[in-house]
Amino acid sequence: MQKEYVPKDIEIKVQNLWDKNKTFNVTEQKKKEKYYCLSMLPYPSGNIHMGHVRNYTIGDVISRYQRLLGKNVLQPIGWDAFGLPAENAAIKNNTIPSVWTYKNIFYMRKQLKSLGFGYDWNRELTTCKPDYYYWEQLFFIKLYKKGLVYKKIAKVNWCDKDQTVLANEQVIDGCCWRCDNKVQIKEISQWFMKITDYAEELLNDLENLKGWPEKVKVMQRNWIGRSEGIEITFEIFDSKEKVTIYTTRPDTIIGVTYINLSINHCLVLKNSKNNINLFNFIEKCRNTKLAEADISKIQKKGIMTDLLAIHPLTGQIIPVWVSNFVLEDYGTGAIMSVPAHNQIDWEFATKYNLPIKPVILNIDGSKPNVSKSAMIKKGVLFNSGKFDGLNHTNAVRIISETLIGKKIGKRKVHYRIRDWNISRQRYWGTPIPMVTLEDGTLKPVPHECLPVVLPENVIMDGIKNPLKTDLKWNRIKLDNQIAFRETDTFDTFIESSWYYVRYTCPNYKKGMVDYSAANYWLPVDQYIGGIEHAIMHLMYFRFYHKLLRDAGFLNCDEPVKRLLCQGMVLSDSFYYIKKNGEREWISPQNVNIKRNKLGQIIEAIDNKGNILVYDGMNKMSKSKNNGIDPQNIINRYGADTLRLFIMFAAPVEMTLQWKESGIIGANRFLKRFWTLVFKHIQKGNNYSLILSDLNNNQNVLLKKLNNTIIKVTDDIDRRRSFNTAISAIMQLVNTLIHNFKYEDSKEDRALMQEILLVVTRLLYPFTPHICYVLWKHLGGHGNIDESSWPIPYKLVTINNSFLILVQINGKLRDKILITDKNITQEAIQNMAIKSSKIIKYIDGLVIRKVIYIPDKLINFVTN
Ligand code: ANZ
Repeated sequence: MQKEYVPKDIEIKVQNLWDKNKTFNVTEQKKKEKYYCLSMLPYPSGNIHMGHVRNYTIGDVISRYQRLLGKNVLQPIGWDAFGLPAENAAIKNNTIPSVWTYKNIFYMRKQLKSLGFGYDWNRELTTCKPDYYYWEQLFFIKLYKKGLVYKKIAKVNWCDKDQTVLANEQVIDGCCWRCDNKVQIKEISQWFMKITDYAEELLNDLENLKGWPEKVKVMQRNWIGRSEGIEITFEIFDSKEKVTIYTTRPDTIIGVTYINLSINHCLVLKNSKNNINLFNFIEKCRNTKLAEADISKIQKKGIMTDLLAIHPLTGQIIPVWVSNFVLEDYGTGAIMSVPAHNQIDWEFATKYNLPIKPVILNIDGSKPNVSKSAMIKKGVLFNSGKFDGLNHTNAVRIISETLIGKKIGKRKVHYRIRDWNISRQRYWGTPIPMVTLEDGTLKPVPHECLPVVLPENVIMDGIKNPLKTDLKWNRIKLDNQIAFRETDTFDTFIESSWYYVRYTCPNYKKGMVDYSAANYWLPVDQYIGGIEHAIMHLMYFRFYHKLLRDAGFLNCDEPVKRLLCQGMVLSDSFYYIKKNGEREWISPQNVNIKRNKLGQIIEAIDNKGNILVYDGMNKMSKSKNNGIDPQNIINRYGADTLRLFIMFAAPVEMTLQWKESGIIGANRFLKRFWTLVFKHIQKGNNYSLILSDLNNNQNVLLKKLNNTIIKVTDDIDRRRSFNTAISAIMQLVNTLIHNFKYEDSKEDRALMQEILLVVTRLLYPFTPHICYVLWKHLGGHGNIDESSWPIPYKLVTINNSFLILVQINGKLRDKILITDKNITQEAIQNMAIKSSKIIKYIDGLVIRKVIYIPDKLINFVTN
């Protein structure tokens, strides 16, 4: 065995062995318990970043742990290879999106291998390959035939810079999630998937996801947004027309002072024909498509129509308004306005001087003051005639029953979630397998013409979409007519909605899913990814699972049992202001830093001598140039060090602060462990452990080992608390290093051998390369990959035992395990004095006094 720990010498060798032996390749074995551990698949952007390293290390730790438990573990990987960055890179570098993508995949695959992740590479998927998206197109047609896919003209969020439609979820504060460009509104024909048909199930099944973070479930619940209320019909005065509104607060009905309609409401459109002001108002508002999140933020504008409505309970005549904040596609697109109790209505009524009529008392029974804002709390009714005095629940019930009895009210459940717009006006994506005939009929591409292969050899000029300009590709002959291919491509979230199923049968040719393989492996036991996917990806993914189930492919209701969302990786960021006033961000790898005693940064200068501003710890990103390249760290310290640091530096769900000192610490620990094993082997490790031969001190150590096994197991398995697991292993190793020099007996050697074999396995999920090698050096049986997870030892002599605390001058220095109930003070004293931990404190000193508390404590007082 080599004396020094040199990761370079061992890591590649071990990785090659894993590759050669196909260690992590699996097949379905009916008799073996399965475990499916999945990390979100990467986008092949060019390089692995620290976020990937964190994500994939967590997955690998769990997978390796589960393997040692004896399970049949599937850990696959693939590439989410379609998407916009490939197009942008192709334009910038004068290349082709497919070439750029495949080159990146080639490089990133190597990087993943250099981190030692135990993937079944036989199952590697690349979503931009026709053999993957073929199934997607086939399934799309199936859904189209089932009526779960449709095309409609819709107002869409349009990003002019990216030249694409964005889903509502992709619009953040009115800007594009990707490029931050202001989003505009356009009306074009779009493909939608009916996720709303599954809204109720998607909501209800959240209850069963016991292994999901509450935070994610809350976000999903809010996104689905179930609302229980009532639709109420108001008659229009002097007309046969009616208007139906949706409200969740029928208890406030007597406080209604006007009706408010969305600009696209049919009554508004009719009325605007002879009302030029109304017409102009609508035209002005048309350019905004409201996402719900915007309602409270936008400037509320409105105009009164010529219509009047009749209050259904009081008979009072109230005006009908139109405004820019009533959503046309929520509820009925019309609301009853209660400015006294709804803040948005209050702002609107105040702006346009509309009456405000309070009808709900404050909680203390006093009348609400609505001169400064609405009183939005629920309470007892007043000002409401025969409903006065009713509390909220009764008022909702009785008023609803009254309206239903008059046949002008109907209970209703609405969902906020909208159908999923899956059309993208981009080239680098799966072609939507539909055509339009000359007569305008829409038709799926016939089965025998699938897949609709995306032409890969294209010119990207950044202006024209190659699918739209390639007349050879986008026109075909069908039914003796010219048919025009759909030139939109799928939202790439479709590819990532079912990849986990295809991993179970990646080479299956007879269909999209091999039923028996898929249902052997699914559901995924553990899924790991970033919290940024809490809504979009994880919602579509659950939706697709249900679609696949209903198509007869799957027999479980949810894709994932347990979900872990890892925190972001942060690092220091620095900049200086350039002459033109812009910030120039300098990579922390090129900054010389001075710190004060507390470790705070007091001076930062870059390689060119610029004095830098310290911007604190920020998420590693290109924009702040504060990413740390994993490859650089692997080259300098090895993959095991990087993996250990990343799992040790913070609890998995918290943010992780990148610190070079932490990397050095992790590396130092592995070196010390290596040296300990080296010295142990030098001293001789050919002894076998007989538990009944162990003395008290040895039993104490064995007990510590047991506690460590129990803690590490619980931390990895139940708590997913990897940092504390590592800490427990480190403590045990420190004890071993400390004890090493005092240990010489046959039993000591045998015990050390046993413990080191255990520690090697406890560490293996985190740092598999070094453990692979040390296991061999220690003479462990077979490969560590095929060994089993340690379980606590039965302590032979422990039953009648008790611990005596040993103090020197009142300070606790050791604990010794006593197994003989009748032991004398003298015997305990002798044992204590011989203890390796005590010797160093009393060496050369005179013991002046010994204080002994039977069964508990012995204290030596020295001069
Ligand atoms: C009268 C009222 C009085 C309301 C009151 C609230 C408080 P959720 O729970 O989110 O479903 N609303 C209904 N349709 C709307 C639309 N298309 N655009 C904008 N707002 C709409 O919210 C339901 C409430 O949102 C409804 O109840 C309605 O205002 C408003 F003290 O009606 B309420």
